[in-house]
Amino acid sequence: MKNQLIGLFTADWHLDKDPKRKRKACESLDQIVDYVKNNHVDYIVHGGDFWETKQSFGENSGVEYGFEYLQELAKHVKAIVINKGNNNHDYPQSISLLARLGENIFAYEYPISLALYDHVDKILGVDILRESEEETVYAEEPEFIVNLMPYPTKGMIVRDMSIDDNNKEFGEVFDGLMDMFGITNERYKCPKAFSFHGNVRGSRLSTGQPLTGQDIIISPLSLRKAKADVYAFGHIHNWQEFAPDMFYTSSLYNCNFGETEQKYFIVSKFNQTDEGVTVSSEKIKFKTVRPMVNVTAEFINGEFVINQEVPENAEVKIKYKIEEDLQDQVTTAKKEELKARFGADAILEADIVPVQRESRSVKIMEAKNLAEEFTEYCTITGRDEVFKVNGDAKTLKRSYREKIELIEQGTPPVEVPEEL
Ligand SMILES: [Mn+2]
Repeated sequence: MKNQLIGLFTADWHLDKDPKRKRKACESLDQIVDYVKNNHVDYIVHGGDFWETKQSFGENSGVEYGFEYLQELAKHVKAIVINKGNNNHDYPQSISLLARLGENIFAYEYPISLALYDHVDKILGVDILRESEEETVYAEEPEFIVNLMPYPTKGMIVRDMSIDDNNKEFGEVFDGLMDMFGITNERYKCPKAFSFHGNVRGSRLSTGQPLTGQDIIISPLSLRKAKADVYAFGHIHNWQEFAPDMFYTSSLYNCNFGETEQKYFIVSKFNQTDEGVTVSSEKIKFKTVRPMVNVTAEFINGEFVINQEVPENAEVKIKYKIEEDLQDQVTTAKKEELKARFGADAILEADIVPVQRESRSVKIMEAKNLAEEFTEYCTITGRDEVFKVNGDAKTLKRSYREKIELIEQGTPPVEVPEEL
């Protein structure tokens, strides 16, 4: 007996209404659609962070195109199984509702071991972690088992855990859960995939990826207790493998400036023989992904100077230093030169260096007009009497700046010209 089953692993789609994110996400999703149209794929497993943030229904959200792509993909595979990411991305109930989009779309927000049966007209999913053997209608071998372990929170696993309970205790409970997956998986000979959303010990973060909140870090050894054939992780956007059968799939596109990695989806071929299951996995590059690079520039002698190697296809944010009084030199034409070199979507950010004032007064920097600035200057330099000639305040005729110059030159009051 020799059977081959093909699974496609993807994660961290971060779908949202933001037009730039949407364009990038759609380009990569188009590639997955093309792939499943032109290559045999049995199942798609999504590792969580389907959404970027809580979505509202309606046109101005990620919901519409998220649903469309899911339904399109579901046409070309036997089933799609979706895991849940962090609450701040995948809002509670936002994943489970995806299951309503199609009979062959399975989506859960709790740990589950889903046995999938190919029954010609319909793919059936049975929760074998909870159903006892007697109750299981389909005692026969499933075609594929997908274990889902959503982003773990202490509350999800341990009730009434006090603030004093340490991570070790949590780790023991998590281990126990992994053992349960393992005991269940061992009853079956079919290929098994394990999807975990979270931080795995020893992983490298994506360079620009901010991780919010306190992450619970799970050891690869703990996860291995589940005895699956492939472990595909979501949460960290940087592709990496712990072993050929254990990897982060990476995200669809680069989200933040500083995130420069190539992104992938993974295609795993499970070969089932009488001796057991062997797997070979291949990572497939998303073609349109561009590194998001922070570029530092200076504006010297009327030209932008960049002493940094920037990859050809990079999406760049250029932060340039410019002295306050030289801002006029950064003309539209100069900015266009940069866009011609780095792409029309290059973002330019001026880092304005204020002209050095003589004074150390904060108030002088905040002056609303030259009169205020002048008054403050006179106050802090103790020269406010300078313009009183013979004890009488004189009408000021010259510009304030000229007067400041006179003061700076240390012109004594008696030498201040009469017209002051
Ligand atoms: Mn993510």
